Amino acid sequence: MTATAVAHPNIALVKYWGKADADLALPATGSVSMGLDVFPTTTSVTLTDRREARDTFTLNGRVVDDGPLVRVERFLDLVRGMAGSDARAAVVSENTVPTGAGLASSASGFAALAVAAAAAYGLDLSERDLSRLARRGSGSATRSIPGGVSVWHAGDDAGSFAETVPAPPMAMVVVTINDGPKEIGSREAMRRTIATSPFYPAWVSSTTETVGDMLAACAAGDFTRIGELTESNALRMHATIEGAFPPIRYLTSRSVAVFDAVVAMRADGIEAYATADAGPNVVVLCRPEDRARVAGALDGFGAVIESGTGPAARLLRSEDP
Ligand code: 2P0
Repeated sequence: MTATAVAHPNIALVKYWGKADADLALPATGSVSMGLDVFPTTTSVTLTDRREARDTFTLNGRVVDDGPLVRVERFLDLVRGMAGSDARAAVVSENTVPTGAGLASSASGFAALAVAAAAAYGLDLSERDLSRLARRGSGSATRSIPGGVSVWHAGDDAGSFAETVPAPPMAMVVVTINDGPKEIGSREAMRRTIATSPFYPAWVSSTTETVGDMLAACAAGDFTRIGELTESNALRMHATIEGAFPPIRYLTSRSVAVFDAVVAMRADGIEAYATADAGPNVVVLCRPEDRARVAGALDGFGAVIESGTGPAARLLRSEDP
């Protein structure tokens, strides 16, 4: 049995930063994101002989035999548990995010793997249950199952899933900045933030409020409010992370220069708002009709990539040869 699925990355408008339960991958707060329509990950899962000792994982044509394989195997163990199967699998994944583009590939990666693995193991899961499953691979993958703008609910295992919410048309421009120091992975950085940043409790309470405000702004089609909340929430997340000890600083002087350029763009009448994840790259939210102008204005800061709002993860084919 082989099943193949495709999923896209997403960029949070209200960020996920911190877990309430690491084993179940439950977030401390809800979050809201926009799915991209660029950089799909396509993943095939083929069931192999149950006597095989291990699963295999091939990423962009290279056999992976270290950490990422262990993460894929743990994820497949969950799927096997749900399906009552002990069959091993060969996972083959093509990830089109350019190296160094700074878009987390774990979101599209585990969303595509969840859809393909569920189908290969014969599970017929709803979008909600696929999203809950993807969550166990990587938190942000929860939001790459539904299309468009989606909210990932905080809650218990049954209640922590993502779903599409109504929102106005929006676009993003990704500005890739390559001068960052070696990054600390978000898992470790989240743990350190929770353990040592005195700002973390305020992050949790303010973000919980911002999720509600963001959903209201999306439902009202209020792009200006969506943008203001997006930029504010990103800066609050970075302030909270910088408050950890030893400090973690993802934004570089060039990242800050892009934030400044976005403020200047607004003064010139182009409505654009900046956000940034666990790295130096900046993503700029704008109206679809402004994306080319925004991309042109930011060209000097690094490679720019434009994106519209993306589709849901989906099964491409499922065959029993
Ligand atoms: C987000 N990030 O909401 C936030 C903002 C980065 C900054 O989700 O440990 O790879 O697998 O749940 O999803 C990156 O963290 O972390 C992330 P795990 P993940 O997009």
